[in-house]
Amino acid sequence: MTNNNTSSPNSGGGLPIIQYWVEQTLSPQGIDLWKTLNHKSACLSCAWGTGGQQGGFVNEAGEYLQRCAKSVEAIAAELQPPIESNFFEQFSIEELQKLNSQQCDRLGRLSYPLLYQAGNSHYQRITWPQVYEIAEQALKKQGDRIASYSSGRSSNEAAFLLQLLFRALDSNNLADCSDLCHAPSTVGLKSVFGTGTSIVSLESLKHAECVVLIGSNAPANHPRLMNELIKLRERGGKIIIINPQIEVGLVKFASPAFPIKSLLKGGSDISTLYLQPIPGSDTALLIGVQKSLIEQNLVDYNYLEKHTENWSEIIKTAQEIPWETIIKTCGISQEEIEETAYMIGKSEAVVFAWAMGITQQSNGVENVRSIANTALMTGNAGKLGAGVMPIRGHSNVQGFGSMGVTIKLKEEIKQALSILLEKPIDTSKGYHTRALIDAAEAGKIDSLFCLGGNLYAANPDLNAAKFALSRIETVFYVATKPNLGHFHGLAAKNTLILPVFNRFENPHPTTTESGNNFVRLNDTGKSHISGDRGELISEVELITEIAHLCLGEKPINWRKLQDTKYVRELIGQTIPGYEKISNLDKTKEEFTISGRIFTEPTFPTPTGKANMWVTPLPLLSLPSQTDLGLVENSSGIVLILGTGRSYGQHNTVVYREYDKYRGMPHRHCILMNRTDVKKAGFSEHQKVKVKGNAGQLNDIEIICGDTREGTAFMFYPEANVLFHAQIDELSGTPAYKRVPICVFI
Ligand SMILES: Nc1nc2c(c(=O)[nH]1)N[C@H]1C(S)=C(S)[C@@H](COP(=O)(O)OP(=O)(O)OC[C@H]3O[C@@H](n4cnc5c(=O)[nH]c(N)nc54)[C@H](O)[C@@H]3O)O[C@H]1N2
Ligand SMILES: Nc1nc2c(c(=O)[nH]1)N[C@H]1C(S)=C(S)[C@@H](COP(=O)(O)OP(=O)(O)OC[C@H]3O[C@@H](n4cnc5c(=O)[nH]c(N)nc54)[C@H](O)[C@@H]3O)O[C@H]1N2
Ligand code: SF4
Ligand SMILES: [Mo]
Repeated sequence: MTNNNTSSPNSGGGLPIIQYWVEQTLSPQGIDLWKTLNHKSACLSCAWGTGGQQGGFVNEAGEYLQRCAKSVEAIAAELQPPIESNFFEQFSIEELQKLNSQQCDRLGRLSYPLLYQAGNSHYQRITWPQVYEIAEQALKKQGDRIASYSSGRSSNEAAFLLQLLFRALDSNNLADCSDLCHAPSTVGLKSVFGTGTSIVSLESLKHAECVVLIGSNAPANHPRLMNELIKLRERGGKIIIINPQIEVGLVKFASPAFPIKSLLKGGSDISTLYLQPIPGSDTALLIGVQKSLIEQNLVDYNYLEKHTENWSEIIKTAQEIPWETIIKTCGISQEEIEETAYMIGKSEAVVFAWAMGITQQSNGVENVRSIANTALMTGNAGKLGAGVMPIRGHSNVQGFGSMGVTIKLKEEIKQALSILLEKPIDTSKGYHTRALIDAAEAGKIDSLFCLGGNLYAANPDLNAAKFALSRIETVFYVATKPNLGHFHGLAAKNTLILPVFNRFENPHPTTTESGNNFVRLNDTGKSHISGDRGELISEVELITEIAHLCLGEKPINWRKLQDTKYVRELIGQTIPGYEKISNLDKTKEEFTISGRIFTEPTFPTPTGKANMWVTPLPLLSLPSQTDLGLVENSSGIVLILGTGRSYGQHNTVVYREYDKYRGMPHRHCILMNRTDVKKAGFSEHQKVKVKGNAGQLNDIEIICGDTREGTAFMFYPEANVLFHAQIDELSGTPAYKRVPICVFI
């Protein structure tokens, strides 16, 4: 492994991060920023989870210095001044559509409700009573013609109320950003273990001897997880990385929690072994690991016999698939696969962790199952220091799933909610995110309520997403700051932007759930946008007011639920594992959800055993230039593009243009392998065209980096204009990580 990019650093974390902290905390907003960092609420940014009742800098293990620069960045953006009250009178929708993601976010905080009526030139300010009038008309429709989309920044309380409102309106159309993200983990894990979330706690992770980290760029996206990896290496443990791209922070990471190592040694070592497979081939690689475990006699047959179903089929499949097929499919040598199997098989306790490289594939669920199979074959599920651990994205995305914001509602929750609503709940039909886009395009949706997020820019094929949204009569965007979707995702008739408080500003306490199944309590707060500076309300108030108007007071007194204590009581009564939330206001005791973490190998399946599934080998092929609509061009090259994020963006919201770790100076770059650049007759920094099956981008600068030959990397959301994605049939998640493109001049 070499780092052939001279402009990028030799470790992740480190100085750029510290520099950012200093810039932000010494800025004019610095004092407010410090105050907010110390506010007793969970970090806004990722689902690793930091902050809460023990103070802003503490994790659930009580360890200090647990906030990363991403957290500061998210807070700084929320502390921006309100957008001036005459701003939207001055700038037309045409002008607003010229803004890029960063410019949208930098406009400031949304401070009053806005309405854009089709055919007009401007968004106009409206009052809250006008909003409610439009909302009542728009949502009092046939249940299958209304829908919601949500993103995991809001609270459990808002999420619970959102799904309750839609179920009360006879709609199961609860699309959520997790459909574009970890849905394959939820579906895959449920099918194996009977539970859809991580079975490993932070405490348990601290006892691991080996971590296999697959398709995750944790140094950029879950920085505090890196502290655990550093500590693992320090106690002599091993880390196996599986990723087609060398992410520098996965090789060496300089964490502010380890200042001596960071400054004197330039960071701590992370990877013991780094495998760079062909994108989309992880199932093949993992079957290879399973085959080698069998051959090296490292399978725990006693465990399989006692604690799993169908294991002999998995063994048989791995034995039957020839090594040549495995090696050809994943592009990793037999020796490296054997070394991987040996490290896993010889470790006492192994945690398998993964993120988008695994889930955003046309076989995402199969990928998750093949990870589970590997863990089970080595007895690494249901014991301290071992297990399967999806690394979740948004700070409360997992809470949304727990609260029932899903089209696949758990039977127990369904029963409990039907008692609460005094009517049967129909979950036989419902649109997840991709199905919602298709239904909208087909004219089947009248009204869409978006609780946060950016449905337009998060989807593949931006033009198709825009068209789909334009077929919906009324779209509500509930948000804290403007984003691309507010200006491009316009409805056929009315588009509304509704400004709300964020997590640390709410006038009532709220809760959130981390990817490690830990529930944090967020104290009440104050917004800097109050009085005549703006008309923000809480998401809870907004949803309950709409519910009150549409549904009246029976069987649910919605306005009473504006005191979130009562919402927590309902959550405690209806959501399995959340019993402790009912007393949270009194006890202030944050808790791990019961029934989620497993240190004994008995699982919540009908038999108590884990179900193993045969995972078919992925059939990977590449189109030709002509398939992509180009004439065969000697200076063109077909590559597999992986789209993803830099540390300087949060999903569709860009905070900084450059990515120092990958040496990408701006957003309009393509990271390519040096050999491919040469093969195609290009040179580094040359401007090229990139074409996918849905669109083309011009003037894209080539940057040479450490990505596997035949692969390339670009930033989303910009790259979403290029392609319709393949969709994983079992979860509905788009294959954002395996996009065929042609690069040409
Ligand atoms: N700074 C920052 N933090 C974030 C976010 C953000 O946008 N910015 N977003 C949040 C959200 S919602 C999420 S879901 C997470 C996302 O966190 P991650 O999943 O870590 O992020 P990605 O950039 O999507 O991609 C992860 C890695 O997958 C690798 N990969 C691509 N294809 C393959 C493959 O076929 N196999 C394997 N094994 N690996 C592959 C890529 O090289 C990349 O390193 O981060 C959360 N945290
Ligand atoms: N090509 C490609 N596309 C992808 C991905 C990829 O890797 N590649 N990743 C996918 C993934 S993993 C995800 S999760 C999705 C993300 O999709 P989304 O979750 O839909 O998008 P975000 O950019 O996270 O949404 C940000 C917006 O949320 C709003 N917001 C922030 N805080 C709050 C709050 O407290 N309340 C409310 N109501 N609103 C708030 C702000 O207005 C902000 O602009 O994108 C997906 N799209
Ligand atoms: S790792 Fe995630 S939760 Fe922890 S401080 Fe950083 S962004 Fe926040
Ligand atoms: Mo995500």
